[in-house]
Amino acid sequence: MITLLDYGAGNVRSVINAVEAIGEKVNVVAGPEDILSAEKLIFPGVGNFGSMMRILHHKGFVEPLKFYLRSGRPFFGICLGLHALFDKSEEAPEMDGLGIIPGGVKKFDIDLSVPHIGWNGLNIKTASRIFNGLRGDEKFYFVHSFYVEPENDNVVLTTTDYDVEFTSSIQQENIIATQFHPEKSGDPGILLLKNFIQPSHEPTALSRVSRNSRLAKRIIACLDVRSNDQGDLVVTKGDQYDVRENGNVRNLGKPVELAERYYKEGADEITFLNITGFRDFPLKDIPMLAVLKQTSKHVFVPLTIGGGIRDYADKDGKKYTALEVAAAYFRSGADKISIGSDAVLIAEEYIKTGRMTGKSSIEQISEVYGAQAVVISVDPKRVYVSSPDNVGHHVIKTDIKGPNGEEFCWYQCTVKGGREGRDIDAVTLVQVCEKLGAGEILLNCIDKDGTNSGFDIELVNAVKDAVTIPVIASSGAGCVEHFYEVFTKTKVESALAAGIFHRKEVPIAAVKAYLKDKLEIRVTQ
Ligand code: 1PR
Repeated sequence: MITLLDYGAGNVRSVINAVEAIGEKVNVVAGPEDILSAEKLIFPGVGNFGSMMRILHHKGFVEPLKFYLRSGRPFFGICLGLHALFDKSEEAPEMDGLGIIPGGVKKFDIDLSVPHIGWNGLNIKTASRIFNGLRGDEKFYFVHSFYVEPENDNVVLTTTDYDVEFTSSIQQENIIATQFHPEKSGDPGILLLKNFIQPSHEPTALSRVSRNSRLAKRIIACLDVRSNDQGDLVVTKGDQYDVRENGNVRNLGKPVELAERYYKEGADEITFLNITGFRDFPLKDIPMLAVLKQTSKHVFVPLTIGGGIRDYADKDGKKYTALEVAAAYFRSGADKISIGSDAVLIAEEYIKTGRMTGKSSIEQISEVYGAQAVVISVDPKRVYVSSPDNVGHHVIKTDIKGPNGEEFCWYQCTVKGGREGRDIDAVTLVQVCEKLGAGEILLNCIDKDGTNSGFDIELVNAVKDAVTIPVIASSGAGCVEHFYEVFTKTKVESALAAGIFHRKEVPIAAVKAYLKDKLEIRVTQ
């Protein structure tokens, strides 16, 4: 029996699903006694070091945890479950860690985007049976802004390179802990968890040991989801956000089935966008919760969910906070949430007052679940102007001339699925959202959506140059070359597509095969 320490972190359901996929039963800790009596303990953590340690103290878990860790029984920590083992963290200097492994937790201070989000490799420093059956060059999924610095190198199991070489997993006798998320790292991740749970005797040699690892460019499959006129939840796809064909909502398949197909085809992440999320369902009836629960049972790569994340009141006047909506999505298997319309309204308010209230959905969710869990979905469209003067927005000089030969344009943000244009531009929006605690930008483009004419490179560069957090290029992919173009003409970390995957015009495997020898890519087949 595996005992799982759930202190309220986001990714507990994903770990339970992974352990059950290995055929093991999971007992979730209800009280300190469950820690003391555990045979094998897994401690998954996502979010903020400070709020984690406060909750552990509040629940009376700190002393039983220390007792368990010193008892010699098997322990597996994930992400914050690794950080908790150390003395201190720069993320919350006022809080002590468990102090089991001497050393601290540092914030990345590098020229690359932070958080470090995506698939990166492991430089294996010490042989360990948890790697049995792996080749050694597999990639694992990371999502973090802080990393551990052990005082003694002898506990370092692996390192990973991301502008600096940092410790990505440790082992000290019965204690193993990883910075990356095995529960979200596909088959190699499941195998690593299996090796911890069902240990074989001796470590086996690895055929391909990496000396320095590299972060892979991410290929993301996006499922725009809404109910059709018959009330069925379908994957649809718009042409410049218009999802109707002959008056009917385009139906391109069932959300869970398509997500499982893309997982098998090698998608690095899967994003669900509930495109009518601005309609006010009672929280428990939000249709996407069931889709997430079913999908996360069989899909072991990161899941992002967007649509309708904001404070709202349902038709009976019952109020819900954005944090409650996000918590329901995390508890259903989401790793990241994406905020669209509400982010535009928050940024407008911030520009008006210049004050960070701490009350916005971005600040609230980022505080509890960590910046890396908050994605901002931007829905901009081009507005051409004859000159950059007196526009009051971030204007670019464009090679794609306007209808009257204009050489300048700005990108107007919209809300409610492109239905309403707002007086704010995309560059200003992303800068404000990063300041408020967002960890990643999903940069769509209404002009390019569904056109198969390639990504809007000028928009992508304008936004990527304006923020230090990772950016996902989205909208317009029509062929494998479009992915190569966006990854070579811009510095984005990820590229997302929908229509070409749904209509089986370009399989994910074809995109990866084309990029394989040109760029760092996670190869699964
Ligand atoms: O505003 O917080 O409730 O979130 C609503 C979410 O739903 C937003 O993230 C918004 O982007 C999305 N959305 C709303 N309406 C539509 C629509 O299509 N009518 N879809 C919509 C957005 C954009 C991409 C699409 C890419 C790739 N679709 O997600 O997948 O453009 O498409 P392609 O590869 O076929 O070109 P809130």
